[in-house]
Amino acid sequence: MRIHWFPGHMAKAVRMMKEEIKNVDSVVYVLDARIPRSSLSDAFEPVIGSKNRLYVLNKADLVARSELLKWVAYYKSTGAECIYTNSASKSDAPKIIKSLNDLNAETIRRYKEKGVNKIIRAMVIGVPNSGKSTLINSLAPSKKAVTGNRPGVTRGKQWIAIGRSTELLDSPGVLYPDFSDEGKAVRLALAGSVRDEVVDKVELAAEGFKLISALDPDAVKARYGVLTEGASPFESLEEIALVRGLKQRGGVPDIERAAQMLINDYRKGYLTRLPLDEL
Ligand SMILES: Nc1nc2c(ncn2[C@@H]2O[C@H](COP(=O)(O)OP(=O)(O)OP(=O)(O)O)[C@@H](O)[C@H]2O)c(=O)[nH]1
Ligand SMILES: [Mg+2]
Repeated sequence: MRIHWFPGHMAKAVRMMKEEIKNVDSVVYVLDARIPRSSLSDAFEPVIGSKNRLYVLNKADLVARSELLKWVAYYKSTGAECIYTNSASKSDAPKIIKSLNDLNAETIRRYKEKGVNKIIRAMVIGVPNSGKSTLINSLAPSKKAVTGNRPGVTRGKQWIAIGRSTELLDSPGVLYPDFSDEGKAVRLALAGSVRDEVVDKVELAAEGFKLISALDPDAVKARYGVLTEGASPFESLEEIALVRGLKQRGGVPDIERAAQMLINDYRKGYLTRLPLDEL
């Protein structure tokens, strides 16, 4: 599955980030915990440079805890800070501030010696729809950043003050223009980081079915019942359509609706709690 999606606003966003990076102490790199590797984007590396980074595995409510712990250990082994969060709940908010302060402890201490309250500024980056704006709102006293259940919601830059010592810069989601890694494209599209309009729904559902069945066969069986073994993903989609009564006139299985259902089921967390990337 090939996807070509790099709208002008993303190129503009990268230019804005390159400009603003000079003014920040840290980068908060928001990853989607369901695709903890595929939600890394090469587009960000030239932006981040040598700034210290906090990886946040967001949407942690959709992933098994044992898996989250493995990925946290992995990212920490790269020398960065890493935590997992559910931005929909406010209870994880203090973890983020604490990690940012830990990352910048030395700077904070130096300023404090001079009697200055250092404001830690962090740029929040990540692929579209990973939850950057929601995460910022979970920290802000009132809802400040615009959010939405589709990629490409945030457009301009926006600084948001959190308490007296932290400021966060919201940024538009960015994807790397080259989707030569098709497996990565499928994972990003399943997680909702690519605009649905540029993706073939049936193809995505078929690829998703193949991927999830291989990773977590019991979860697929639990959701849709036992499907014919050895069937192609398209045949399985037809079977799912029939099992769920999704039929066109004449009893023909409605594969389009089955595809949309499977994609929605995955996004709601009904299909598997395992990440789609493996360590
Ligand atoms: N289940 C779950 N959903 C979340 C979480 N964080 C964000 N979301 C949902 O994910 C969707 C995208 O959230 P946004 O905060 O708009 O994402 P964004 O990264 O700012 O997206 P862009 O601005 O388009 O790049 C929204 O429907 C949120 O409610 C989370 O921790 N768990
Ligand atoms: Mg946003």
